[in-house]
Amino acid sequence: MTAHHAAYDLLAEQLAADGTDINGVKAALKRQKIETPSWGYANSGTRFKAFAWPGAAVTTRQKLDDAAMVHRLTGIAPSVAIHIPWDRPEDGDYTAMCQYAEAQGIMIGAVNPNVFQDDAYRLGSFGNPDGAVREQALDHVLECCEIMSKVKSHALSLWFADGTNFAGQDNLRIRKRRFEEALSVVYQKLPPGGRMLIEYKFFEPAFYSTDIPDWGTAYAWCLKLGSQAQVLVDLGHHAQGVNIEQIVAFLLDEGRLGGFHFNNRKYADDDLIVGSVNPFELFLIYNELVAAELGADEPARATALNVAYMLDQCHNVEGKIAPMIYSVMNCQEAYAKALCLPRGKLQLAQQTGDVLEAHRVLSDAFRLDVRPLLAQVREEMGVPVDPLNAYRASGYEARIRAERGIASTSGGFQ
Ligand code: PSV
Ligand code: MN
Repeated sequence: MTAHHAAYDLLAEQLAADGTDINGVKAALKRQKIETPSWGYANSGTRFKAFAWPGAAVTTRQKLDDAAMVHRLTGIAPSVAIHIPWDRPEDGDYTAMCQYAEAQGIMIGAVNPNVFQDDAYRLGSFGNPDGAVREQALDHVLECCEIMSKVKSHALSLWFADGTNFAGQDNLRIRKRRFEEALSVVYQKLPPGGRMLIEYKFFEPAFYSTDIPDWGTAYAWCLKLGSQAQVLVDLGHHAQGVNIEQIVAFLLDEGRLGGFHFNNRKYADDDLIVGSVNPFELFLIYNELVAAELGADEPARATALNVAYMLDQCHNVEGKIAPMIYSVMNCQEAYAKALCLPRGKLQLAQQTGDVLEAHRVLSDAFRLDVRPLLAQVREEMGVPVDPLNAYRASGYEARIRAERGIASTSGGFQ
């Protein structure tokens, strides 16, 4: 019997005593899915310097190879989000890209249009005062709707760098209308079953106003567009101190939570490893999701079960593939803690107004060491018990370093 088995047996006993259905918890953990971003495998950096990581992926094929490695080791990262044009195949053959991914054992996930890097977008894309630029942006997003079908993707993930830097620079109300007009054209062109995920961000790169600054704006537009439009919550896109789990609860209850861009930040949109700065926040977010998943309320339950969990991170100094594995593990740990929370006890404390007990039950779940449970789940799934160590021991990093060398270019920001 290895160390984790004994620890797992003890934990299982403790959870059973609390009335937790351990088999249900394990089944949920085996169903968990985290999508990794193609751009997280490539070199990226800050505006000061991008440090090239030896072996970092340059081509989309390499990014898919790396993502497949993350999936092989974790068992819960079966899809990869792509960013167009960063991932545009030279020959335009998206079907071949999709087939390549499938041959590696993974799928293409969300398609992310890029309407922020072209020179034309200096004053915005859908919000640009120039109709010709708005048309250019629209054409690109519509092309992404077509790409969705070719790569078998069900999500169009929209983020706009649009905004203004100075008061008076543009008419805020008219910018709003320009956006509404373009979004509704895109919505009509979603492939059957496709979802439009609208991401918000309160600042950067524009510093005076951002055209989709908050979840309320994204939500209002989703309501106008239709049920296939949902809000995407990027953890780095809020002002300091904002209660993200409350936003999550609201959107779940309204059936409009579409997905996440997981990452973590200390100061701004830092794009650090999810759960690295504030694991408690991540746990509280998962707590809302699990409460909805296990509850009987609709549309919250169905919405929670359909959330697209995606990472959106830049790994600038810590390697590429190992931090992605660690990020997936952090999400797994937060989900496990939320699943192990004795919800009956929490509800009782809440209903009887026992503030401290309610908080203690919640905090205790956060403090629970679920690593033996995760080791057990991984063993049962046939993946390494410690994916990070397994990656280090695999020789993959040495091989890609030798094969790929150090790339001066990157698939993302340089
Ligand atoms: C913008 O900060 C963002 O979060 C959007 O999701 C982009 O698509 C992504 O980062 C990568 O630039
Ligand atoms: Mn994002």
